[in-house]
Amino acid sequence: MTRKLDQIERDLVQKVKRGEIGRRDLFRVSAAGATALAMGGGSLAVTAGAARADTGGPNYKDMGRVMPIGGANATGRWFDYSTLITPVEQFYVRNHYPTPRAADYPELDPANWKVRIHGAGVANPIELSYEDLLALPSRSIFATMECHGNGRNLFWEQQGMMDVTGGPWGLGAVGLAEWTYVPMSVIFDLVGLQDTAVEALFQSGVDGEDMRRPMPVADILERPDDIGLAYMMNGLPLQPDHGFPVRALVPGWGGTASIKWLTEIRIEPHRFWARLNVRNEAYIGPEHAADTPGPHDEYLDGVTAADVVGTMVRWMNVKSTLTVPLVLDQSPNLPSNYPLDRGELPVMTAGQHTMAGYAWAPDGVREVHYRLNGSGWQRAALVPPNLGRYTWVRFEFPWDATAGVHEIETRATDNSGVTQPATYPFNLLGMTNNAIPRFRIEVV
Ligand SMILES: Nc1nc2c(c(=O)[nH]1)N[C@H]1C(S)=C(S)[C@@H](COP(=O)(O)O)O[C@H]1N2
Ligand SMILES: [Mo]
Repeated sequence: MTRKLDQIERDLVQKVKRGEIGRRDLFRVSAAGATALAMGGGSLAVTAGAARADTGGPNYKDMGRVMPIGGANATGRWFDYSTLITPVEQFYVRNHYPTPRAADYPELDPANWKVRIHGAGVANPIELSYEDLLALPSRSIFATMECHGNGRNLFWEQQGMMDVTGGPWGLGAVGLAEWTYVPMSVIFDLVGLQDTAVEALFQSGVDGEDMRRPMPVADILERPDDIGLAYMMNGLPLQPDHGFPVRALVPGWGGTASIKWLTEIRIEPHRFWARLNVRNEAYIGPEHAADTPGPHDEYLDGVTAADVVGTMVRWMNVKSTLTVPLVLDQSPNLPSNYPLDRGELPVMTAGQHTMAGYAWAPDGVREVHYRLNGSGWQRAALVPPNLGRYTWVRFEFPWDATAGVHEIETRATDNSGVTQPATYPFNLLGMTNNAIPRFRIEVV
């Protein structure tokens, strides 16, 4: 399909302008509302009073709605999630460096911002301004964004794999947003993608020089309308923490592929080996084969062929969570305002409860099961709407809780029939653990 620049949709500029006036309030969830909804009446003691306002960090969110997790990172409070669409205020932030803002980095001001798309893999190198980009044909898509490290705590807590390294993400490094973006199909038409093109390197270089990640052109061409350059999240311009003014969007793949504060895409007839596909964001471990570099590959960020000991992580997998905090005991660090102390259990009152949760998969979720204290699996009810591919669906089930300590497990099955496993194979960097999570709850 060919789209030409003369088919531009100028009204998008107006759409963004309108969005800047007060619409943000529509996406707010009141703290009281979220707490009450989280556990069918706020009966879970841990959700009360845990939030600490902390706006002085390296990011720009109200830290009461997310949890600082070390460095410039903040995890979503998954046990407080209640909406299908994750409000931006509750959305996790995964930053290797502090959030760069236009006030300090003039190249991020929409008046100055440019993305350069060039390299030996394209016939016509181009540079697009923010206004140019907004004038191009766009799509909106509902998709989860999820960090490869989401669920890393399960390696330590459930599998005792203490050699796994990385930040203590529980199950809140994921959220669902509506993204508005210019598809790569449009970009490829503009630059004239060459048959020789092998990889596209998406680069920022604003927050840190090594913030760039390659993506095979073949993987983009499998779904060139789904991958693109995003400038809106939930109907508003991106927030600084999420890549303002423009970020890459690669639904289904781990968040790393979705480079924030994007300034450049270099398309070349060779592969790239860089920090974000070798030293970070790679599967390294006995269950994972190593990638094989080619003779004409390009090495960046001080990486050498000898560093290529694993495989670049790409797709996410099928997962689920209850809106209940995990008991964290073995994890080397806890989020700084986690509602439970080390080893502490969440507490609920005895009686009838509606237990709620989320299940997601790149393919979309077909069904969710749960079980109590190791007994038989039972089917949970999916809460409409279920938007399918790239998204999550809410689920719930009734529980007549009796006094004592209980364990609840949740198990999602995706639309291709793949179900979460009981355990997940070791990998050094703690990537993509989708083992069935075990939630322990004390009922009084
Ligand atoms: N420039 C830049 N892009 C980046 C990152 C970063 O640190 N710098 N982190 C990546 C990672 S690891 C993830 S999981 C997602 C997180 O996106 P979010 O902060 O909007 O949730 O951004 C990705 N894009
Ligand atoms: Mo990530």
